Amino acid sequence: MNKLQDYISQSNYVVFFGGAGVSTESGIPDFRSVDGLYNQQWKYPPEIMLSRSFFKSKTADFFDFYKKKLLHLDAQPNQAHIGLAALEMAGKLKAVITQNIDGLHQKAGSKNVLELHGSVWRNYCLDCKVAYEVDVVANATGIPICRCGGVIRPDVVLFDEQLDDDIMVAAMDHIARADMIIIGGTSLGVYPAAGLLQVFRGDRLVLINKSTTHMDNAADLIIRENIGDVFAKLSI
Ligand code: CNA
Repeated sequence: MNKLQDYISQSNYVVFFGGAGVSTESGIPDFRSVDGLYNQQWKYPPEIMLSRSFFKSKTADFFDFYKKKLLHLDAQPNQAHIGLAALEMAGKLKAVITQNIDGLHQKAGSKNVLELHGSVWRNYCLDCKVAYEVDVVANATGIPICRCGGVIRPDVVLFDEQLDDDIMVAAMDHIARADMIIIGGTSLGVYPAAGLLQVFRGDRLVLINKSTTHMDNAADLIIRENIGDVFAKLSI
């Protein structure tokens, strides 16, 4: 913790790169932990059920899984989200780059959040493109249908879909400028998101993750604790 604290005080351009593990302490399961979605019994694995082809061919099953497992509208930010918002307010943190789709960073007060995989809070009709509140999806019985008759889909990036170019470029730009990066709550197993980290040129790379990742060798500091507990101990 002392080293993390020192690193932050030595840095002027901190960037956070995170994933589903940031929100497990808010009660949202991740994919790859023992109680994560990969270890629960569904007919198909999550990367199939959350793919574009599954969405198109088995739309009702997609929404069944999506609503039960990925919509956690009452979840509240934990100490990690709150600490990151405070670091931004203090002028240290320049961007949160997240693979999460839960909107909890914004709920905690973070302003510069780059959502690589979109957000459950934004939804639109596939036909007429009109925007819908998340409640319309959450409260629909079966497939949510627009007034025009089209299917309403969440503005999240499904497996086998492209990430938004502008968000990718902005994320890369922040990572390239950063003198410190904190990577937390991510297995770093999903690409192209994880590949963005290759442009980091700073000399303080911190990993806060409960399990090992392929970037452990590159880290200057590894903390294997709940990320919320780590931020709770930090003085900002
Ligand atoms: P993942 O592959 O499930 O990995 C999560 C990682 O976080 C694992 O290495 C865990 O060991 C670690 N972890 C879990 N809890 C904690 C904790 N409290 N403190 C520290 N480490 C922890 O998830 P990734 O984000 O790497 O995979 C990317 C996918 C998951 C993205 O496409 C997301 O959209 C998707 N996802 C998002 C959410 C969400 O928005 N909250 C939930 C589930 C999945």
